[in-house]
Amino acid sequence: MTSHRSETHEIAARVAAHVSETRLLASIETLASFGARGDGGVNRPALGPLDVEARRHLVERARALGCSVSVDACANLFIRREGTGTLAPVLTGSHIDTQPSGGKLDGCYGVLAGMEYLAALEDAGVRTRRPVEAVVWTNEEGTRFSPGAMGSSAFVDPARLAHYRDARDAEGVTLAAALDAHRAAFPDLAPRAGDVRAHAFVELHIEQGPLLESAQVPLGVVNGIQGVRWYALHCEGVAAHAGTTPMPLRRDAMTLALALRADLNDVAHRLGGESTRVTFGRWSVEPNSINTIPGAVSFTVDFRHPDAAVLAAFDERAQSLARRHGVRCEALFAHAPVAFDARVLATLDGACRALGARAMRLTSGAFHDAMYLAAHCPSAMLFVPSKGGISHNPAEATDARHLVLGARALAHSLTTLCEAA
Ligand code: HGY
Ligand code: MN
Ligand code: MN
Repeated sequence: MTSHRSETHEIAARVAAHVSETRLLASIETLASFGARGDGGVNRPALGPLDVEARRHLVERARALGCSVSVDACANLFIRREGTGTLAPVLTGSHIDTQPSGGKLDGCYGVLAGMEYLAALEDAGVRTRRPVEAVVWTNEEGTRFSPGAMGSSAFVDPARLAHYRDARDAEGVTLAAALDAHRAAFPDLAPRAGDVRAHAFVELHIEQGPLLESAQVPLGVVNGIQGVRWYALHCEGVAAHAGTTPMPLRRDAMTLALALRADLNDVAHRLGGESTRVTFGRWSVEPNSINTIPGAVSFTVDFRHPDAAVLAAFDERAQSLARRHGVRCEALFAHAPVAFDARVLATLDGACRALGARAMRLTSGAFHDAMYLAAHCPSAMLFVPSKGGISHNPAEATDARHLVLGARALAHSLTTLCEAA
């Protein structure tokens, strides 16, 4: 092993050892207080008032760590610790917006472990060669504004933002208005220089599924992310009286919606087999009255699969089924399957070995900001187990030992990447 490599190895181990369990776990609980639900979960919609206050808390923590904070046009926050040189930075991070009945860890864990890394560097008295930035990506969940992963996708390709600005939430608020409110809330944040291509990106996240726990392995080195497609189906009927309208004369939008759902579900499973993940998660019924025949029903489809050909085939069949049923099909979001960078994956493998921790390779069922960053710079992900495989649920939890081990593996990996020429 060359002297530079062995020196890097020693520095990486030292910084990883300075990850503080107490500080990390406390930071998770503090962030979860912004939008805390009564059932232990969190409801913190992207760029809403609770998200703004949570961001303010992170900006204050960042400055107390001696870091600078910059912001880009999609309100992504970049918490930066300078390096000894002016080489391209290494990025880490994730999101802090949550599902309506989300947990404390989805996204937040990756942001807070990134900030814990900055604190561990300070405590270890280490100034890395490359600058490192912990990033808060805007609107990853896509539940307030669709599509998901807006911030990271607009960072990778700024032209996308123009298409996002008119996205509206359930109250009719546009993303553009939410971005303006964010800018007014943080008038002193420096704009981030847009022309800096990162050296590498590593995202630490909870698995949100059952694989690591059932294999009894504490760390996942994530090979890639399966593909995703989101649709909204808009079914039209005729609202009429529930008591007076004979069944043969009805044009019940719910009957139409349920028939289409059944066909879509059937096609999804025939095309994708056991790897298919299809979810009809959001429904709206007009006028949504117990004694009025639904005049309009809209529902969403979230289809995931690791095979690009299956995703394309489902897209074609979904559109033709909608036409056959006379239903408008709105394509909301699509991302192809992603394979992460082999060199970064090898760095993550090395970090897990250096910490003496068992790790396994797996593909992510959930999408993450790393799926976009992979088009910007060499990227990869680390996972820790989710208890019971549960996520997008207030019961979302991970063993504290795994949370700390994951943060140490991240710290070791980032240091190795930061020391690379
Ligand atoms: O939907 C997803 O996969 C991510 O958790 N937002
Ligand atoms: Mn997430
Ligand atoms: Mn999520």
